[in-house]
Amino acid sequence: MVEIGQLVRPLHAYCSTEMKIILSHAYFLEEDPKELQIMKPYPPLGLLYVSAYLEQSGIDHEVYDSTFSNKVKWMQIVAAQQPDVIALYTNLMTKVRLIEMIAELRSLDGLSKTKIVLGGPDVTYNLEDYLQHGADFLVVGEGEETFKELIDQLKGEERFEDVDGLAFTNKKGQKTINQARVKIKKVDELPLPNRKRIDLTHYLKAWRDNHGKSTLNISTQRGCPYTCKWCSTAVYGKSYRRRSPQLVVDEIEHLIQEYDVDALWFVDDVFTVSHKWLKAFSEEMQSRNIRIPFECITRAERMNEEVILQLKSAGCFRIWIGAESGSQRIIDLMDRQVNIGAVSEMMNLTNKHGIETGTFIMVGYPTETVEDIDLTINYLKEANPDLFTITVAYPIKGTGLYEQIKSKITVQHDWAKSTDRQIEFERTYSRRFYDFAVRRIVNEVNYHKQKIEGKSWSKRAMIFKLKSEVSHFQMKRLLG
Ligand code: B12
Ligand code: SF4
Repeated sequence: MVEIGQLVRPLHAYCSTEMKIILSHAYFLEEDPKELQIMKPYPPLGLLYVSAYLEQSGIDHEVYDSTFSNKVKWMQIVAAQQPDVIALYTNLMTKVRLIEMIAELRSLDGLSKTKIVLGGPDVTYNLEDYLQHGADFLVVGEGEETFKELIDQLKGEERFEDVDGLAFTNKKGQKTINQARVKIKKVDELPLPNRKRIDLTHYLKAWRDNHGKSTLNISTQRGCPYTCKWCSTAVYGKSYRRRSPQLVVDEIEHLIQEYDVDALWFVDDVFTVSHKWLKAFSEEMQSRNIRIPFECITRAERMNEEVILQLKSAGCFRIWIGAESGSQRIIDLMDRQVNIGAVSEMMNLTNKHGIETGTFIMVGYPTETVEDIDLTINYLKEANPDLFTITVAYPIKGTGLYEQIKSKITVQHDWAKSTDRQIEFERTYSRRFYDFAVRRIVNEVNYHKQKIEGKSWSKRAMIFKLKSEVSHFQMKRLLG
């Protein structure tokens, strides 16, 4: 029985002359109160892709999945292992924890020579800062080839300048970024994520215990051809590469056979972007008699009735259709390239075919006014998604939005101790105003849902309405 957070292979598995490499990350479920409520954890797919590529290349390594562990155990295991290389995934949320962990690692006896390598979406536009805070190497963009070549160089002549996609501090102490790595064209040739390297039972159990069905994540696509201004394209750029439907269905079959998985979540940016691919995928699923419940994300203008039926035949039970705002003016400013009418239409059509809908909303986008927020409320009432999430817009480094607000930043916190979510910039209204706006939207839309279900006078409906009005009052009060 593998203890939570343990390495799947015992410590003595390394031969003493080998280079000890550990792949890990800095996400600890127990430190994430929101996720502890939601309890829909997913394995770290990016790390597992890198691990599979290393394994295929004959490079011995371990993967230590921190999700169900804690920082103390993590430190103990790493300290005991004394790896030559520790390679960590980072995104903007785990950054602060990760920087603390790097500092602690550096203070441990026996780890002074350990090479610390970082990869993942947050490194691309924060190179200097990560190098400044203890990283030896940064893998920019897709990790498989760059990381493998870095290991080859560490084992060999140490000609790091020859590794495309790598950033590091050279022997003269200069921070260097090599030329960009060419994106992997033949994505079908990539080995499947190395899921056997981590203990998936914790994920499957967390899902079964909390939602009655186990769910795993799967990726079929790399890159997105769109250019929404707030979205980070730091890893895959503006590209579109897709695995063949046959190989995707092979992977699905494998997940069902190996893990008895009940449902899937496609992590792809725009699942229905290619209708040709989708048709072939749904036909492949049908021909093998596979139908598995899944959810995916897409865009309204890449949908129609046929697409919805194909998704349904493959098992889709929920589609997330992004709009971000109900105001066409704001949608256009975001360069979202979608018509708000089309979003409502597709949402209704999806519901009509018995598939759940979800959508994402952003408030506080530059120049957004109270009138735009009202349009968002109207849109949500009309589109009537089953689920929606709301975020107060924040500028991720490297995005168009960040460039746009850069000169309007009002409070810049210490980089190592804050995330891009905390960057404050001049907006139309105060930050507090947007907190009330979020409450207003949520409660007004929930009240509306009660209303259309004929429960306008229920206690629940009354509470929603009251909260909506109180938030509305607070918004007006803050406007003066
Ligand atoms: C699925 C997903 C989630 C899931 C994550 C579940 C999970 N454990 O997988 C959920 C919904 C929980 C989530 C949440 C968030 N997410 Co998210 N998410 C994604 C999404 C859509 C797919 C991730 C994925 O699996 N990709 C497929 C894998 C194969 O790609 P990859 O992880 O990038 O890995 C490659 C490289 O990065 C690199 N690599 C990865 N790890 C490592 C490690 C090493 C050592 C090396 C060398 C290389 C390397 O090699 C890999 C293979 O080439 C991406 C967008 C995208 N298309 O990637 C956004 C994305 C990663 N998320 C993002 C954000 C902002 C968030 C949130 C902060 C949102 C929020 N407001 O709360 C939270 C943070 C959660 C947290 N606590 O960490 C941003 C990250 C931006 C940034 N600079 O960090 C992205 C890029 C979305 C975007 N386009 O803006 N997310
Ligand atoms: S928000 Fe979606 S559609 Fe827009 S660029 Fe990002 S991944 Fe592509």
